[in-house]
Amino acid sequence: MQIFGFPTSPYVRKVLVIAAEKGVDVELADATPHKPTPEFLAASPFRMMPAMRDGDFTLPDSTAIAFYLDAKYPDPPLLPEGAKMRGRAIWLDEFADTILANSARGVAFNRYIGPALLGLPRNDEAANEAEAKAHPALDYLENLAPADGWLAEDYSLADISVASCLKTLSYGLDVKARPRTAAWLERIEARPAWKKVADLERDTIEGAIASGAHRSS
Ligand SMILES: N[C@@H](CCC(=O)N[C@@H](CS)C(=O)NCC(=O)O)C(=O)O
Repeated sequence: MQIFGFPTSPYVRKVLVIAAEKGVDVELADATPHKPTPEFLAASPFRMMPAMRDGDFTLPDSTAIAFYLDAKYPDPPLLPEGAKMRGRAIWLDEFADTILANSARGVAFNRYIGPALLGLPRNDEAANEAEAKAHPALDYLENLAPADGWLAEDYSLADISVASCLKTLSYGLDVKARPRTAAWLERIEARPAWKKVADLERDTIEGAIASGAHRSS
C-alpha cells in the first residue's frame, strides 16, 4: 500500500499512525505539491495529501483512508463501541482536522516548514496570527485531556487525529505547556506506532533538507 504525502502534514501523519497501529506496511510516496507525479494526481485529483493506492484502488482524504483501513484491518478498532464515546471520537477527529489543523499548519508552516523545507522566509506575522487561534483550541483540549488513559476512554481515532495535529504544531510552539495535555501526549509518544512514525518523519525531513527536493525554487 502506498501513502502519498509528506509526514509533517497532520493528515498524512494520522494515516501513517493508523496503518502502524494496525500493523499495515505502507510505502511513503512523493506528493510534492508544485511537482505532482502522475501517480499522485491519479490518487488525489485535487492535489491534497494524503492519498492512498492499494492495488488498483485509490482514495484521497485522511478520514476516508482511516475508515478504509479500519474496514480492511479491523484490529485494533478506530472507534469506541459506546454511543457517547463514539460520538466524541468523531467530533474530536473533526476538531483536529479543522479548528486545530488550521492554526497548527499556520504556525508550523510559517515558523519552520516554509523556511527549513521550502526555502521561504519565516513569516512571524502569519505565525502569530495562527498561534492566537491555536490557544483557545489548546485550552479546550486541556480541559478534555484525562488524568490517565485516552480522549474517548478507549485509545481511538480521537487521540490519533488530535495528537497528530499537535505534533505539527510542535514545529513552531511548545505543545506541552499545559500539564494534562503534556501527560496525555507523553502516553501517546510512548506507543510503538508513534515511535515508528516519528522515526520515519525525522528521516524524511533530514532527507528532504539534504536533497533540497521540496524547495519551490
Ligand atoms: N480533508 C483533507 C485535508 C488534506 C489537506 O488539506 N492537506 C494539505 C496538507 S496538510 C494539502 O495537501 N495541501 C495542499 C494544497 O492545499 O494544495 C484530509 O483530511 O486529508
